[in-house]
Amino acid sequence: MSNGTAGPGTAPVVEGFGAQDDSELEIHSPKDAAAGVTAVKVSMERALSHMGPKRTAQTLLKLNQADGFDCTSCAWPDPDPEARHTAEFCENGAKAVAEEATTDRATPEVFARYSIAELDSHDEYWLGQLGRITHPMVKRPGGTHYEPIEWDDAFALVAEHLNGLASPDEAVFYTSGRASNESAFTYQLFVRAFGTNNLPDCSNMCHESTSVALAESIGIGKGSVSLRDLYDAELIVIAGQNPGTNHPRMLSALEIAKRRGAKILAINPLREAGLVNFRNPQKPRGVVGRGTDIADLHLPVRINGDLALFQAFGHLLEQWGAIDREFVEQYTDGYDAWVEHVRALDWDVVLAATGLSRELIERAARMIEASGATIYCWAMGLTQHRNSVATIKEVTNLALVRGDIGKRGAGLCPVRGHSNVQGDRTMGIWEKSPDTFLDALQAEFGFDPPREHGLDVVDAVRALRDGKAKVFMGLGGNFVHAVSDTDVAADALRSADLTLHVSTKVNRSHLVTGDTALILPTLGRTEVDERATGPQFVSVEDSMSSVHASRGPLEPASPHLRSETAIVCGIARATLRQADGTDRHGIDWDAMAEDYSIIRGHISRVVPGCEDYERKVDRPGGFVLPHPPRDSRSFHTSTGKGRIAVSPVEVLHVPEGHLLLQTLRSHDQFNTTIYGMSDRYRGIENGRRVVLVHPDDIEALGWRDGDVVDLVTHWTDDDVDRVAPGFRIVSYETPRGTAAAYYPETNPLVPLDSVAEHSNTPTSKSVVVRLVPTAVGGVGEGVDGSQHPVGADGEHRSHPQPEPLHLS
Ligand SMILES: Nc1nc2c(c(=O)[nH]1)N[C@H]1C(S)=C(S)[C@@H](COP(=O)(O)OP(=O)(O)OC[C@H]3O[C@@H](n4cnc5c(=O)[nH]c(N)nc54)[C@H](O)[C@@H]3O)O[C@H]1N2
Ligand SMILES: Nc1nc2c(c(=O)[nH]1)N[C@H]1C(S)=C(S)[C@@H](COP(=O)(O)OP(=O)(O)OC[C@H]3O[C@@H](n4cnc5c(=O)[nH]c(N)nc54)[C@H](O)[C@@H]3O)O[C@H]1N2
Ligand SMILES: [Mo]
Repeated sequence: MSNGTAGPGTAPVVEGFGAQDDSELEIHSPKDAAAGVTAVKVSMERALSHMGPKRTAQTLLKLNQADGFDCTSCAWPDPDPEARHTAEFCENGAKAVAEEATTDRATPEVFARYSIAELDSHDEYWLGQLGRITHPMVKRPGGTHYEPIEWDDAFALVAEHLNGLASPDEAVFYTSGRASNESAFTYQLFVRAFGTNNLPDCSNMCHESTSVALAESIGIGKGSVSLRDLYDAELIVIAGQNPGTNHPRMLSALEIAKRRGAKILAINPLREAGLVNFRNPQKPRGVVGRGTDIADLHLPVRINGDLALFQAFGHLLEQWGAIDREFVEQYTDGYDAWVEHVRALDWDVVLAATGLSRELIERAARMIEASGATIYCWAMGLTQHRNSVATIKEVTNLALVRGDIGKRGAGLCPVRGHSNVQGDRTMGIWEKSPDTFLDALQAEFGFDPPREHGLDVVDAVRALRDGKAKVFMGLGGNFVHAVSDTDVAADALRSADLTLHVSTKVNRSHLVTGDTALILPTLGRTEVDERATGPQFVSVEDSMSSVHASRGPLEPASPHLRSETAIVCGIARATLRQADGTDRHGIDWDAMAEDYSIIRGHISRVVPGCEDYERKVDRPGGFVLPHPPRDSRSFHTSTGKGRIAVSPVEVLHVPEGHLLLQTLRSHDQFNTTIYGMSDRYRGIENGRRVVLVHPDDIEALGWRDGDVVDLVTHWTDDDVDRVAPGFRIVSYETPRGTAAAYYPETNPLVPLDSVAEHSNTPTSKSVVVRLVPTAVGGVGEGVDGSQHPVGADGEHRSHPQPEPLHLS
């Protein structure tokens, strides 16, 4: 193992969420700048310790280059080929690459040494340190360990399970956004050829609210800007996004925009370092100078206050006559109803919901008024609430009434998460693919795909829980730790007949097994993909709809690995094979597995905008998919216009004694993959079980900084108290009444049924919690029972909020 700090011996409290040794936790002041030389130092240290010098050079110099591979971290776009640096990556991209290109190996011996139960007693960080999985592994019914299995036997086992189901709808086929376009296309083809639309994906937990809102408002569920627009913008609004950690290369684009005169408005409960100042390690001023100030104004909005805030902006802009009447007239509908609605705005509600002063809101609105070209960026801070779809429609309203769509330097910029999550959707990974897509599939392959919508992530858990689904397959990802309500999700998966994961590294989802469980190890994007017809490349789409090729430079982690595409085709062939050996629909899976250009041929005929795919995708920088509002101000909505929506503002009611908790990412993780224990910008080191609370709330609730508490949420629908135990309180600048803690440790707190309206996305950013004396390891040091209003005996239910929560 490359990191000596992980290893057997960490005492587990809850499966997979081992309590940290609190004595090591260090709290420092949050930083005022992101990146700088420390980022370079950390990148190199992590890369060298996981990969050694040779692989570090082989990978990092090819990262995001036109002839190299696409970064496996976020979906931020690459600059034009001629504008790229030799080092076109960030600290967290380097960590992502090191995580995949590590020289550690989870061999069959490792799986023989540890039972599944033993593996399950360790945290996600420890599991990650086991390294790359080298062989296909199986857990047989009643088995305690994973053991090796031959590829063909594994495929036959999957086929046997799938063909034994009463209906294809009893199987669920999940995708995480790392899958390439080629593997995603073959996967959805297989799933539909098998007979179901059960294609949930990580988008369902991520930007689904964006996709739903934008599809209704502007007719396409994708953002409308390019990187050049960012450089040309006069104002960039960044709401609910932490680019310094999750999209660090965005800071380079923001720096360029700032130097060209753009203003930046940050809307975030937290004063995230990357929104304050950027020290570009590639520029002298970033190394020795004071860097570039990013936000001109920061609105520390209360969690879930954005709908009210954006409506207040609309109210003021309308009052000030700052509306693009011509654009509204020509390209939109719904304006009059919206005006009537925003004129009636209740400022008391706005101030309560946002926690901001009217003066500050007016200053921000003046920035929008003064800008001739505004870009709105957002991520999970806007998408993971009950009213997220309405909030994103309200953001879109502003862009519409100001004429900021289909104009240089302006537009909507949802910043996607996984590096190819947008591409996977384009390729048909969608439980609700439109008929036009299914018709094209039918024309190309000659079978009639199922038309009934399939299950999304939350509905898939429900179906497994209720015994309506019996097989779970994951193409990448870590389903059980990504989804809400960890305990419910784990029980649901355990009730399956077969769980199957195509993965690079061991994670929790491999340890929460059905009767039979398979791990099929895949090549990663850093690796050479050699098939019968020679080395293959794959293609991916970034957050700005630019599609391009990716070629891994490294020797595969094991000679037994197969590519995702080959694995999908292997399963498809085994499952759809008829008695006479031919495919049920006459699809040649072997040909596709051996030559990805055949898949790209299909893509060019099925996927809109992908004509001539093979040629366009492989030229330097690739090509950009069409986007009607961006390209020609055409809106393919139900009315053929950009739709200005009216949404009533509802204030989330948080009862006395409770806090509104958001669950977010540290600087040292990629979703459920924990790289390390350093959330450097927020000053939290060597531990993750922390809850950030405003100092006045800590005092008002009768606690002290450093106390250890359990987080409890009460959900009226099932009358259950959900508990995440053992969090250390850290005094932190977050709006009064709000709190923050890391994901995935807090996922057990989000009830499965607590979802965004219309998108069914778990409400991971608004969890109503109370803090109670910890039941973990007794009442810990620093917890002075006498200071607590009640509950000093550690009894959860004696806390003074017996009445159920009403989330209105
Ligand atoms: N290094 C790294 N990169 C990543 C990831 C990773 O885990 N690690 N994950 C990838 C994925 S899949 C995704 S989706 C993206 C996620 O990228 P982000 O959306 O930046 O991720 P989060 O950490 O969830 O941060 C949410 C931000 O929203 C703020 N916020 C929370 N609630 C509210 C609210 O009600 N209103 C407003 N205005 N702000 C709020 C939080 O303070 C925080 O700054 O990053 C991608 N890139
Ligand atoms: N509470 C809370 N929950 C959340 C969120 C939140 O903010 N708060 N965010 C949500 C969001 S935005 C997302 S996107 C989801 C993420 O959900 P997922 O995408 O399911 O989770 P990841 O942690 O990204 O998946 C990591 C696993 O992918 C596998 N992997 C890595 N690379 C490859 C590859 O190249 N191929 C294959 N086949 N497998 C690979 C590895 O085995 C690794 O363990 O979580 C969601 N859950
Ligand atoms: Mo995401």
